[in-house]
Amino acid sequence: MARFVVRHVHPHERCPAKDPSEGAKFINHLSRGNAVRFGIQVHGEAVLKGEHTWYLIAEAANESHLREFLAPFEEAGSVDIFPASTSAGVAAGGSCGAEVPVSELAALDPEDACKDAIESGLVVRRVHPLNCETSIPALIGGVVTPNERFYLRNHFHLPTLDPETYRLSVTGLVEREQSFSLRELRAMRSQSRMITLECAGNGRSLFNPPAEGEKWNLGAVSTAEWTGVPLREVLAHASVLKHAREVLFRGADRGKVEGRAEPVHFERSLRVDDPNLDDALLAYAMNGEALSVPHGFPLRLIVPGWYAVTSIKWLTEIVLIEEPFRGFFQADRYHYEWNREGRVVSEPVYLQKVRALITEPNLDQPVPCGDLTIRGVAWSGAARIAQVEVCVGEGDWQAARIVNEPSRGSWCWWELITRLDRRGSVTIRARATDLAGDTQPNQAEWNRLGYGNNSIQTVPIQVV
Ligand SMILES: Nc1nc2c(c(=O)[nH]1)N[C@H]1C(S)=C(S)[C@@H](COP(=O)(O)O)O[C@H]1N2
Ligand SMILES: [Mo]
Repeated sequence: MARFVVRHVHPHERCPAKDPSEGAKFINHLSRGNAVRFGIQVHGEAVLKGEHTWYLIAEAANESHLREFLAPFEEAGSVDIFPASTSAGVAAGGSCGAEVPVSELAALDPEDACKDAIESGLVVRRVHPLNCETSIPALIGGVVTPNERFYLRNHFHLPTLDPETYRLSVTGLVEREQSFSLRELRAMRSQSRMITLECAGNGRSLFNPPAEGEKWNLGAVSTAEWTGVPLREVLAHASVLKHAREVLFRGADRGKVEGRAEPVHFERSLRVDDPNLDDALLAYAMNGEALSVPHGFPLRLIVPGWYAVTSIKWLTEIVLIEEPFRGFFQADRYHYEWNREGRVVSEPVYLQKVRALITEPNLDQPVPCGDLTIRGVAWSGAARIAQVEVCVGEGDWQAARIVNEPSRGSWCWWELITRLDRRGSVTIRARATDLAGDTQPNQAEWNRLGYGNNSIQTVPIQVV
């Protein structure tokens, strides 16, 4: 089906609406049922008042199909048909004239994926590849983030893998190479865990001066209950050899990246002895539903504590290796690059830094004088949250109440009830501290690629 915009103009004296039965004939002709009979899908129509000009947005197999449907309008006046595209389609293609890029893999149509994201209320940061963040008010009240509002971070086309032919291979330095079907994985003992994913670039747009990369505000973080097979169990089937040092996880998606001649897969390794792998899952379900394509259908890795870059989606291969992996997403990206005393100091990103996020009050709404409840979430990759403190205006830091039992790897909710006695503008700040003793800085240290910005959030509100 192709999209078209139609313009119809008729002379003032021949306006069909003047005759009630003529007017009705046009309305019936445009009804959904009648349009479907012509193979036309009507998306919208409107008349310019006093101009005798009518516009239609519709989809049809081709222009001549649409012209057939528009016969009554051609009798009444002129009909111009223009090939058109949705704004999502234009944004996915990169310009008004461009076609949506195609993938060499079977992949989701970027235009459709973008339309779904917008309808679900995600904030789209980039259409292709699709990158969207969760709007902060959408988090309110939920222990988990609803699947359709869970932020999305992608580097390439979103591959659509066939569940019937899908295999997960485990190869390299193992005693017995393995290849699992989805059915076999689902038949293994499963576990469910609440785990918070946060993009290492979350909060990047708040760095000053601006840092390179996707311009995330604070919504590149979400929590779900993930269900799948413990990674260690799958590795035990293969029996890892003693000299294997790293586990490499490879996603099916691939594409061109800066500075490398050949297309690369989205792939990263972790140390075999990384304690976070003891709780890692090969997940096939998210909040009780099968994973969706954008979140990695049919299988993804979920590693609690780590920034989400390690939680490889569309996972098809696990390879045990001895030498440190030097792939693009391991060696060229996801490193802090700090300028310290004229020297560049580099260190790979690792665990999610301790952080609190204020979800209420909403900064776009004025709050009345009197009692005010401040709420939010807090998390840390290193350890459970020990405390959250809130500061209103120039006041002291006050301890907030932790609402649900904190657990490592998942955010907890907190709240503080306070009083606002003066009208005007005031800022609210919240800072979290974890059981490892780490707390948030006023200003996180600037780094070239803008990772790990856990500066204390400052929310300005208007008291009325
Ligand atoms: N295969 C694959 N896995 C991936 C990515 C990707 O682009 N391809 N992006 C990573 C990054 S940087 C993040 S933050 C998370 C985002 O997961 P989500 O889109 O389900 O929120 O997936 C990670 N896993
Ligand atoms: Mo990320």
